[in-house]
Amino acid sequence: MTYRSAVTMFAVAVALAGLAGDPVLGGGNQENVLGTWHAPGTTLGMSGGLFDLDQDGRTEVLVGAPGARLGRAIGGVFVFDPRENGKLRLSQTLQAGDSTGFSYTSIRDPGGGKGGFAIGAVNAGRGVPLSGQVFAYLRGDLDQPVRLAGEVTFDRFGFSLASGDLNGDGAADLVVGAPFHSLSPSLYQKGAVYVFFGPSLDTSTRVKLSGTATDTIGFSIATGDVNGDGVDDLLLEGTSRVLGFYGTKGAFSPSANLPDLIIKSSATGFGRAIVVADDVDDDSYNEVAVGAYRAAVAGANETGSVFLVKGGGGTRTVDLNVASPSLLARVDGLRASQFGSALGTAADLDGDGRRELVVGAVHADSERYRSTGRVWVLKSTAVAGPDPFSTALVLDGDAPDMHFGAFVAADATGRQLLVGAPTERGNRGGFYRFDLANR
Ligand SMILES: [Ca+2]
Ligand SMILES: [Ca+2]
Ligand SMILES: [Ca+2]
Ligand SMILES: [Ca+2]
Repeated sequence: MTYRSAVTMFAVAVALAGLAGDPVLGGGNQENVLGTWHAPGTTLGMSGGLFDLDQDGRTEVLVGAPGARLGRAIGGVFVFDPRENGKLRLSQTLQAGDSTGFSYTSIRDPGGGKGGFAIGAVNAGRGVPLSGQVFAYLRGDLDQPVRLAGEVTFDRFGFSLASGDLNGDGAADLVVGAPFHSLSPSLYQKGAVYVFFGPSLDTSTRVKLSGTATDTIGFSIATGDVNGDGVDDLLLEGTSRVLGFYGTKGAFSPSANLPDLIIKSSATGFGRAIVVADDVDDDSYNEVAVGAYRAAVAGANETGSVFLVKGGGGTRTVDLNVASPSLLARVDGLRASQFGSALGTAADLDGDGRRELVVGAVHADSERYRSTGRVWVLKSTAVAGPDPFSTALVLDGDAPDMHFGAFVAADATGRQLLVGAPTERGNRGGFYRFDLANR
């Protein structure tokens, strides 16, 4: 659910900042705390999330910096502890090396079990160079993360991550994308997506979906219930379409050739960001929001659009290239803003009981800065209406060319929102934490 591209992944970074845009690190003595990793190219803010590591009721902030230089290693995930004064303090580094921190996902157990998070190290691979690895940190075993590995050199296992309960057993399952995996020479770099079932994430029971002649998969993954049976479903970016596989209680065994749901669109970049949104049209099915961050709008390339598609039961195909009754709304961004480069959800702010839709636009101009990046929190009561922006919260980057909104991640309550800006200040990178309830 985040914007990342293979082209920019090693070329980007920005400045550290905290609550409501106030810098929490950087400058003065605190530079010493940061050490050598906060140099140009660190790309802090490529990924991240909020997790209460020590269970004291206050979430730690975890931020990926895949370009950080830590001795001879490159990459890591940095953990910042909240302090009494509301500021953050760098407390530890997770898994230095191998471009760790390129991806991150929360793991939230619907059954109230362990929960945790997972981080991707796309360039890892002992013995299998660049195959990629993922480390899953689960409550109760945080000292001993589960290590999952890609199969083949250049797979980039861990490029994308998501979590949901796809077999309905109350334990969150972990989904890992490897977009450069080749099942066979004829399916060269068509990608793969792997599902590891919780709570063990045992590799012997994992399910593998492989890209097909029609669809390259593994760049983008989302989960959530879209067919109304109460079990999370799996949504993948394919080629000019999104593929949906309905979760099933007991055993989840999808086949890439037989998706339950297909959403087609020729909009450029369609599917690189996907999120399951709450039911806004009151038909009891959740909706699917799909970003097409490079879509041309009114002749302007790279403007970007978000398509809000009705959920529903049964096997179905939605074709957005023609007028479709399943399309609730198409929300277009500002000119050349790459609107829809990241998607997420946040707490209900307008009181209708439905979460709001969070949309990143990494190339948006603000009133002060060119191409700084913007994040919109679109209210559920307005997102499918005539002017979704009229009641939206707007969060702006505070420097030019920082890719503010490269990722967006809310905490479990949805009230805190973390936003990455990995190209801030010469690709040093940065992140911002917002308390949405106070805005
Ligand atoms: Ca499960
Ligand atoms: Ca479902
Ligand atoms: Ca609905
Ligand atoms: Ca709402």
